[in-house]
Amino acid sequence: MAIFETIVIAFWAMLPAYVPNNAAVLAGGGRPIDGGRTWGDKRVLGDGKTWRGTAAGTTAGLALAGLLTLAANSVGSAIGVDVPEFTFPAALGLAAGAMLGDILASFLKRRSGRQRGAMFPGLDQLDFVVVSLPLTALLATDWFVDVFTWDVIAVVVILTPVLHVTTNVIAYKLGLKNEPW
Ligand code: CTP
Ligand code: K
Ligand code: MG
Repeated sequence: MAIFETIVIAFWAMLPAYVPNNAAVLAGGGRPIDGGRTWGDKRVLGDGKTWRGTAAGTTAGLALAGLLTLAANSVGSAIGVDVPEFTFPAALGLAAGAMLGDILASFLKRRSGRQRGAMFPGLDQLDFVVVSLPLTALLATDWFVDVFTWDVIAVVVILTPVLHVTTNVIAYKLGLKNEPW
């Protein structure tokens, strides 16, 4: 596969996993998932992981997967790249997996003594990849094997931190996010 094609497919296939975190930032608030509970002297997840943010993020990812599926044929022929359609299990694995990865990362941050909003380089940028890809492979194995070839996975691992840093700096400058990570 040509490198341009690989990058386009990696970006396209990951969009339903990229959007949930940003949607959660916009929609977040209300009751925290851990209900304020602590484990030892630390919160389990913290106030930054809310039911509303998680539901909105997952919904946004699913909705985007639906839109991309509708657009796949026309976008594909316009740019000459065979971009994939999403099955429901694939969309769910990507969107819910991204939210779950972010939640697990917060769990690890609290366990390691980091306050809400603290930076955890590496984990902050790749948490959602680490969970969304295996979950998608589990829920939509045939689709996953088809779309996420090794070269696509390699591009995802390189592209994701770059996009993550960029969008978070923009969200921070726009005043949507408290920290630029
Ligand atoms: N958010 C949410 N629910 C989620 C994820 C995010 O409501 N499942 C919202 C919260 O308002 C959160 C903001 O999006 O503060 C930014 O997300 P993130 O950076 O992941 O959370 P932090 O507040 O930095 O908390 P943590 O240290 O636990 O990552
Ligand atoms: K995060
Ligand atoms: Mg944060």
